Amino acid sequence: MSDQRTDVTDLYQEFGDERLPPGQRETTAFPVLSKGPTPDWDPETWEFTVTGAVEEELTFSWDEFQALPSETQRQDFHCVTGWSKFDCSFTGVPFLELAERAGVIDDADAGKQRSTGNPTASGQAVHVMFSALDGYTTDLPLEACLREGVLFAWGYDGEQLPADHGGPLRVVTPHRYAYKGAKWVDGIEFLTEPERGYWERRGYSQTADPWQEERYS
Ligand SMILES: Nc1nc2c(c(=O)[nH]1)N[C@H]1C(S)=C(S)[C@@H](COP(=O)(O)O)O[C@H]1N2
Ligand SMILES: [Mo]
Repeated sequence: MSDQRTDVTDLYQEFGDERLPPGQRETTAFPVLSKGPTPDWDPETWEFTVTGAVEEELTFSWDEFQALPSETQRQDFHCVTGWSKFDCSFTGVPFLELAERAGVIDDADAGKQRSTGNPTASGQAVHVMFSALDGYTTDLPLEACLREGVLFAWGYDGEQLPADHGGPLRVVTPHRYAYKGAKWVDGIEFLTEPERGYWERRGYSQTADPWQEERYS
C-alpha cells in the first residue's frame, strides 16, 4: 500500500474560472444523501467485480481489494442539491489502476490511452456502469472515469469511510456531481454503449458537469 498523496482541488481550472461551481454554496458539514437505508455488508463474503468489455474480468475479496495500490487525495465534493465541500481527504484505489488490470487501457500511468486490440471482448468499452449494495447504479462515459481523481475510496480523513458515506467502499468523482460516485460500490461493468443509472433514468444529467450546471437532463 503506497502513501502517495495528491491534491486534485485545482482540477476546476479545466472546467471553469471559479473553484466553487455556479449555483453551489460552500459547506463545512458533510451531509448524508442516500436513496434508502445504509446497507449491511460482511467482509467475509463481500466481493467486488469488474466485468463487461475487458480483456480480463476480475473479482476481489475485501482483503484483496484493500491490498491494491492506493493513494490519498485532497478533493472537492459537489452535490447536485447545491452544496460543495472543499478539501475532503479520500484514500483508495484509482479507477485507472483497475482499468489497467482489467485490460481496458494499456498503461495506467499514460492515463488517457485506450487499448486498440481487444480480441476477447465483443467491442470497445466506451461507458461504465457502477453498481452498489443498495441497488443503486450510476453511469459515466469511460473518458470521464479515466482520470486521476476518480477513486474507489475506503478511507476518509484518515479513518475508515463511515458507513453512511458509503463504507466500506465508495466512488468519488470530484469533476462531476457527487451522485456519479456510487456509495457501497461492489462492481463496475464496462459497456460498449451508454446505459443509464438510477438517477440518470429519473431525469438527472448523464454528464453532470458542475461548472456547466448539468443537473438535470
Ligand atoms: N449506493 C448509493 N450511492 C449513492 C447514493 C445512493 O443513494 N446510493 N446517493 C448519491 C447521491 S445523490 C449523492 S449526492 C452522494 C451523497 O454522498 P454522501 O451521502 O456521502 O454525501 O452519494 C451518491 N451515491
Ligand atoms: Mo445527490
